[in-house]
Amino acid sequence: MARQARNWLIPSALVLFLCVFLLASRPFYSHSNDALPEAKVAQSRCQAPRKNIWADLNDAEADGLLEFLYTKPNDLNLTRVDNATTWDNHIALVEVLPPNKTDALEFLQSNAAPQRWARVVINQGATDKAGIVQYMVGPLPASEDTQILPLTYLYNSGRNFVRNPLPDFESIVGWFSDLGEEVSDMIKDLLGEVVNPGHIANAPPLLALARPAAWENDTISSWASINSPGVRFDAWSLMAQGLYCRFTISGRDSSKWKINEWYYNGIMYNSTESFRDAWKSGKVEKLPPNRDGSWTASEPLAKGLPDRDMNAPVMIQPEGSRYKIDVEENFISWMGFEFFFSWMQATAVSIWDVKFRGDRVAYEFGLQEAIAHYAGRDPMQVGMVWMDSLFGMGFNSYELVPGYDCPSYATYLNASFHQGESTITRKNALCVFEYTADSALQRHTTPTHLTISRNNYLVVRWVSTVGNYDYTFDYIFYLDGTIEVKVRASGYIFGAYNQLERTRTEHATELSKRGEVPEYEYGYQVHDLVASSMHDHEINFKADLDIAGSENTLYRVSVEQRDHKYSFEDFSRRTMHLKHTPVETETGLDWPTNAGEMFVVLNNESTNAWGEKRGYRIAPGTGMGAPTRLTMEDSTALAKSAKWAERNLWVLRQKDTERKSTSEYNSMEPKDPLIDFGKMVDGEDVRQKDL
Ligand SMILES: [Cu+2]
Repeated sequence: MARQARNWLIPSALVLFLCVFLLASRPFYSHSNDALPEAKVAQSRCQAPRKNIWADLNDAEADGLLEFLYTKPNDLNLTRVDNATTWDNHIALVEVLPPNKTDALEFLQSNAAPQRWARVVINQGATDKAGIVQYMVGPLPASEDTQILPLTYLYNSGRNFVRNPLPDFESIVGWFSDLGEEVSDMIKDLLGEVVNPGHIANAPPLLALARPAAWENDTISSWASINSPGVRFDAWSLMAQGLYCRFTISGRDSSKWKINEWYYNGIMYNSTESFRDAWKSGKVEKLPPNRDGSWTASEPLAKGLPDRDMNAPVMIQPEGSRYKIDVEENFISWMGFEFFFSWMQATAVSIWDVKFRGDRVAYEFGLQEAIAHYAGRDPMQVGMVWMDSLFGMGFNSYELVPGYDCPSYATYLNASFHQGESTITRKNALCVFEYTADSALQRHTTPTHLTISRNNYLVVRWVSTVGNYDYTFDYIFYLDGTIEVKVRASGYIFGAYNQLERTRTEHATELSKRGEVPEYEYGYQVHDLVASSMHDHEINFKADLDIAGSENTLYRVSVEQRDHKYSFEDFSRRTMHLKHTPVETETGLDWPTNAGEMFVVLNNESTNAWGEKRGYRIAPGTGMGAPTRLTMEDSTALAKSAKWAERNLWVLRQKDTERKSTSEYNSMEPKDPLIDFGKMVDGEDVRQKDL
């Protein structure tokens, strides 16, 4: 029973549409592995060395859990999802609660399987203070011993809930459409030309894109930008029209909700009435409409380039895959690497128990959060921050396109998620493939011979489409043991309505007073009335390295200038040397300028054949230069919800109670988040014992 198909078609003249992430539910493409001859498939299969204790609940576990929650007496006061209103308590999602590392290590050492527990998220509406509440339920499968406990131990706020005065989606859309009715004559006059210009069936005439807002005292106050859906309903994030309204939603009684102000053409109107009066008396200067057209089409336009119609070179896999997969246990092995992977609705794919040539090098690699923090000068852009795990980086991972997203010969695997009482399966949402780089991993020419090695690497990939962005995530494994995490962003930018020349003139004085040239200071014009909108992308990954065991120390190895008189010289030489400094307490680090430092995780108790301590260096990836940290500290919009974004790298002592750097619900209470990362960095010693 597909639960995504929410009803958002409201047949009134003007529909203002809130929130955006509904757009993404379009299956693209179907592709199955049964094209590959059986022998080849069998060849790429293997048996995992043990159970995947991090794997999400399978259907039987999920059904058993739902049965338990609905039938065993408990004080959750649940209403079945289909009968629930916002004034009831209903199950939002159920998911595995991965075991604590201490229990997992026990299992990895002695095969003593840890208990299976689930995370159960409840939309709690049967109370004045509605909220999203999390419980841990286990051990599973459900039995007399199974308990339902508040899931607090993972959250340093001490809470297992966030307030959620937001009523159900439909009532908000209903309210906005009524509002639309109320101002439809004005909107028709001001924006008539861009109301569903493509006459797309079922597309909303206009969108009210509201940026996430914090709530104070059970009230949400946020700005919304009135955007056109465009002619194809894909470039909506480019279709701002320069009209914004600030609304206040307090509690679930819509009679108390209101539009506070309107902002149009640089003028703030303190009520719908004052906006209407100004409009009626012809005082509202109309802005030119931002029209959609072929300029936003994402179809390749480079038709007609010579030879473009010929097929491009493609990679082939002549003898089938050289990696092995256990598709039951989500276990992969390739060229000495072995690891398990698992899916989570908020944070997509994590990999566990990563071994290289028999030795564990990492316990966990996992996406934590993806932030896009904007800046601008209109009510929408100034405070726009998206924390995408709230929408579900895993849940919004859709079908990959063979031959485009991944090579056609890749292995494509499905993902499933338990939302409400349904299991939603995303076909071909993950691909695994080996690739050969277009350059050698090693080569050397001598007068007598030449040696050269191909640079083959293994990729585990998925794509999360959250609103206007498509993030392609890769875990990449190289023959020399290197592991890389890579993220690529595509999709559509979030544009700002801007008249460049006018902006330059209007802001010339202010900017020249600051000694700056009169330029638009938040982006660049990309079309008649659209400017790009500057923003920081901060994507947080957790890396729990376990180099030859869990006792490790991070060293800063700095490359430093030095003046030194060597015994065999009679002058001081300006030269350089390495300085090794263990990081002693929990701290944040930034990538060094001029690569003047190396961050190396070492195991002081384990040395290689030449006595060197064994370790892994942590280095910026091979993307567009060194990954950035947030430009500002103490962002107004983020408050305490993402302190991790203020440094490139953090070193913390591993604790079962500090499993993640954030919660997907952090953006709902940024001033008092479920997980305050800042509090996790509390000066604990991070060196391995006896150092
Ligand atoms: Cu971006």
